[in-house]
Amino acid sequence: MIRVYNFTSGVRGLRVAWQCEEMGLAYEAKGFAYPPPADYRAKYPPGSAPFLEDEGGVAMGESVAMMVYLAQRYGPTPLLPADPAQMGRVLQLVVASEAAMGGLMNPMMGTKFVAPADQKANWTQGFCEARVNDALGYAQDLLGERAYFVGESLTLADIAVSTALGMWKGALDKDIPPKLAAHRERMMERPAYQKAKAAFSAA
Ligand SMILES: N[C@@H](CCC(=O)N[C@@H](CS)C(=O)NCC(=O)O)C(=O)O
Repeated sequence: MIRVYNFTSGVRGLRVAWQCEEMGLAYEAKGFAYPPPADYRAKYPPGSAPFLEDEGGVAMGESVAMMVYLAQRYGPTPLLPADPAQMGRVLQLVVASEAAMGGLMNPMMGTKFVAPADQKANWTQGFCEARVNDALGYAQDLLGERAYFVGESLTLADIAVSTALGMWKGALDKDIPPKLAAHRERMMERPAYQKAKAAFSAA
């Protein structure tokens, strides 16, 4: 059985649960409040969330790696197209959702919520914000006027990027470029997204 551990309001675990819902995979949502309890740290010493366990000794702590793992193990799935150009674009955006977006938002969130008052306007904050804006601008250009980032249906790219925007707007209160904002609204209306969100709230 797939088990997804996540903060009850955590965005990155939602990527994985949402994907399970879209693929019709059974999973157990294990939600907990921040800070993570000791038994979670025993499983995953860095203490960040999400964390995934699956049959066969699978234990992983990076959300976008979990997405590719699930698509590979339980696919084939249209969420990760086989066409090389489409697959390449999906993987580019999935990795970018952490490497060029979420990963740069973490220091911004730390600065906003934890840093001492005299360090809230530091140089790194502006650097991260500018780089995320570059990545969002590029993602918006790739989306253009289409409903999905790649092809004519949902892929991992839509799930990964739209959830990163949850941190950008929800935690950091930053503006989302308009076409990405409209895409995110459409994504949040999907029944699979709603079910995944409810799974952690109820956990
Ligand atoms: N690159 C990791 C980032 C994980 C991460 O930073 N998760 C956040 C919650 S969404 C977290 O655990 N923050 C609290 C902490 O690091 O102590 C991933 O994509 O899973």
